Amino acid sequence: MVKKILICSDTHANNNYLKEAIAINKPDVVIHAGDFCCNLSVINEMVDYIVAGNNDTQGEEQLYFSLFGVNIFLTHGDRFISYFCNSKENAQRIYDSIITKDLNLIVYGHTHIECVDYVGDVLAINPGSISVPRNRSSRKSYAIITIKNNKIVEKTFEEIIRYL
Ligand SMILES: [Mn+2]
Repeated sequence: MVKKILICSDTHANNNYLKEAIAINKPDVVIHAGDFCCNLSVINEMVDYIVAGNNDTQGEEQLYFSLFGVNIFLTHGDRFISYFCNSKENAQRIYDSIITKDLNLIVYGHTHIECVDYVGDVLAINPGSISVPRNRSSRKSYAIITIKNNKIVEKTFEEIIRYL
Protein backbone atom coordinates (compact mmCIF):
# COMPACT_ATOMS: atom_id res chain seq x y z
CA MET A 1 0.00 0.00 0.00
CA VAL A 2 1.62 3.21 -1.17
CA LYS A 3 -0.21 6.46 -0.45
CA LYS A 4 0.64 9.95 -1.67
CA ILE A 5 -0.17 12.94 0.56
CA LEU A 6 -0.10 16.51 -0.71
CA ILE A 7 0.73 19.07 1.98
CA CYS A 8 0.10 22.75 1.33
CA SER A 9 -0.35 25.94 3.28
CA ASP A 10 -1.07 29.64 2.93
CA THR A 11 -3.06 29.56 -0.29
CA HIS A 12 -4.36 33.05 0.57
CA ALA A 13 -7.42 32.70 -1.69
CA ASN A 14 -5.36 31.77 -4.77
CA ASN A 15 -6.95 28.33 -5.02
CA ASN A 16 -5.93 27.74 -8.64
CA TYR A 17 -2.39 26.86 -7.58
CA LEU A 18 -3.66 24.14 -5.30
CA LYS A 19 -6.01 22.96 -8.02
CA GLU A 20 -3.01 22.65 -10.33
CA ALA A 21 -0.93 20.75 -7.76
CA ILE A 22 -3.77 18.30 -7.18
CA ALA A 23 -4.26 17.77 -10.92
CA ILE A 24 -0.55 17.04 -11.43
CA ASN A 25 0.01 14.77 -8.41
CA LYS A 26 -3.39 13.06 -7.98
CA PRO A 27 -2.79 12.63 -4.23
CA ASP A 28 -4.78 10.24 -2.04
CA VAL A 29 -5.12 12.90 0.67
CA VAL A 30 -4.67 16.70 0.77
CA ILE A 31 -3.65 18.52 3.97
CA HIS A 32 -3.82 22.32 4.32
CA ALA A 33 -2.08 24.11 7.22
CA GLY A 34 -4.17 27.27 7.18
CA ASP A 35 -4.49 30.81 5.87
CA PHE A 36 -6.83 29.76 3.10
CA CYS A 37 -8.47 33.20 3.29
CA CYS A 38 -11.67 32.19 1.54
CA ASN A 39 -14.90 30.52 2.55
CA LEU A 40 -14.16 27.24 4.31
CA SER A 41 -16.79 25.41 2.27
CA VAL A 42 -14.99 26.40 -0.96
CA ILE A 43 -11.54 25.18 0.11
CA ASN A 44 -13.09 22.09 1.73
CA GLU A 45 -13.99 20.82 -1.74
CA MET A 46 -10.25 20.53 -2.45
CA VAL A 47 -8.80 19.34 0.86
CA ASP A 48 -9.34 16.53 3.37
CA TYR A 49 -7.80 18.06 6.51
CA ILE A 50 -7.51 21.78 7.16
CA VAL A 51 -6.98 24.18 10.07
CA ALA A 52 -7.54 27.90 10.47
CA GLY A 53 -4.64 30.33 10.14
CA ASN A 54 -4.31 33.75 11.74
CA ASN A 55 -6.06 35.25 8.68
CA ASP A 56 -9.02 32.85 8.79
CA THR A 57 -12.27 33.18 10.69
CA GLN A 58 -13.50 29.60 10.21
CA GLY A 59 -12.01 26.21 11.02
CA GLU A 60 -10.31 24.31 13.83
CA GLU A 61 -7.13 25.70 15.37
CA GLN A 62 -5.50 22.29 15.42
CA LEU A 63 -6.19 18.71 14.35
CA TYR A 64 -4.71 15.41 15.43
CA PHE A 65 -5.39 12.44 13.18
CA SER A 66 -3.95 9.21 11.89
CA LEU A 67 -3.36 8.57 8.21
CA PHE A 68 -2.32 5.13 6.96
CA GLY A 69 -0.58 4.43 10.27
CA VAL A 70 1.11 7.83 10.59
CA ASN A 71 0.02 10.06 13.50
CA ILE A 72 -0.19 13.68 12.39
CA PHE A 73 -0.57 16.97 14.25
CA LEU A 74 -1.75 19.85 12.05
CA THR A 75 -1.70 23.50 13.07
CA HIS A 76 -0.97 26.83 11.38
CA GLY A 77 1.68 27.52 14.02
CA ASP A 78 1.42 31.30 14.28
CA ARG A 79 0.92 31.18 18.07
CA PHE A 80 4.27 29.45 18.54
CA ILE A 81 6.51 30.63 15.71
CA SER A 82 9.06 33.35 16.32
CA TYR A 83 10.78 35.08 13.42
CA PHE A 84 13.85 35.31 15.67
CA CYS A 85 14.09 31.51 15.70
CA ASN A 86 15.31 29.13 13.01
CA SER A 87 12.96 26.49 11.64
CA LYS A 88 14.20 23.76 13.99
CA GLU A 89 13.55 25.95 17.02
CA ASN A 90 10.07 26.80 15.72
CA ALA A 91 9.31 23.12 15.15
CA GLN A 92 10.43 22.47 18.74
CA ARG A 93 8.14 25.26 20.02
CA ILE A 94 5.16 23.70 18.25
CA TYR A 95 6.13 20.22 19.50
CA ASP A 96 6.31 21.55 23.08
CA SER A 97 2.71 22.83 22.78
CA ILE A 98 1.32 19.42 21.82
CA ILE A 99 -0.19 17.39 24.63
CA THR A 100 -0.32 14.06 22.76
CA LYS A 101 3.23 12.95 22.12
CA ASP A 102 2.24 9.80 20.20
CA LEU A 103 3.28 11.53 17.01
CA ASN A 104 5.11 10.90 13.75
CA LEU A 105 4.53 14.12 11.83
CA ILE A 106 3.89 17.78 12.59
CA VAL A 107 2.53 19.89 9.71
CA TYR A 108 2.50 23.67 10.03
CA GLY A 109 2.75 26.80 7.89
CA HIS A 110 2.58 30.55 8.47
CA THR A 111 6.18 31.49 7.57
CA HIS A 112 5.68 30.93 3.82
CA ILE A 113 9.15 29.36 3.81
CA GLU A 114 9.40 25.61 3.19
CA CYS A 115 11.45 23.57 5.65
CA VAL A 116 11.81 20.11 7.07
CA ASP A 117 13.21 19.36 10.53
CA TYR A 118 13.19 16.63 13.14
CA VAL A 119 12.22 17.07 16.78
CA GLY A 120 13.59 13.83 18.13
CA ASP A 121 11.95 11.19 15.95
CA VAL A 122 9.09 13.46 14.92
CA LEU A 123 9.24 14.88 11.42
CA ALA A 124 8.12 18.51 11.09
CA ILE A 125 7.17 19.80 7.66
CA ASN A 126 6.30 23.33 6.64
CA PRO A 127 5.39 23.21 2.93
CA GLY A 128 5.88 26.97 2.45
CA SER A 129 3.21 28.89 0.55
CA ILE A 130 1.69 27.56 -2.64
CA SER A 131 0.76 31.07 -3.78
CA VAL A 132 2.63 33.78 -1.83
CA PRO A 133 6.20 32.56 -1.23
CA ARG A 134 8.63 34.42 1.01
CA ASN A 135 11.57 32.10 0.40
CA ARG A 136 14.73 33.38 -1.28
CA SER A 137 13.93 31.67 -4.56
CA SER A 138 10.37 33.13 -4.74
CA ARG A 139 9.18 29.66 -5.69
CA LYS A 140 5.60 28.73 -4.89
CA SER A 141 6.04 25.54 -2.91
CA TYR A 142 4.18 22.57 -1.47
CA ALA A 143 5.23 19.16 -0.20
CA ILE A 144 4.50 15.58 -1.17
CA ILE A 145 5.03 12.71 1.24
CA THR A 146 4.73 9.03 0.42
CA ILE A 147 3.51 6.60 3.08
CA LYS A 148 4.23 2.89 2.72
CA ASN A 149 3.64 0.18 5.34
CA ASN A 150 2.72 2.74 8.02
CA LYS A 151 5.91 4.78 7.46
CA ILE A 152 6.86 7.96 5.62
CA VAL A 153 9.29 6.65 3.01
CA GLU A 154 9.74 9.75 0.87
CA LYS A 155 9.29 13.53 1.23
CA THR A 156 9.83 16.18 -1.41
CA PHE A 157 9.18 19.85 -1.92
CA GLU A 158 7.49 20.65 -5.19
CA GLU A 159 7.24 23.91 -7.06
CA ILE A 160 4.38 25.46 -8.97
CA ILE A 161 5.94 25.99 -12.38
CA ARG A 162 2.91 26.53 -14.57
CA TYR A 163 0.45 29.34 -14.07
CA LEU A 164 -3.24 28.90 -14.64
MN1 LIG B 1 -0.37 32.96 8.65
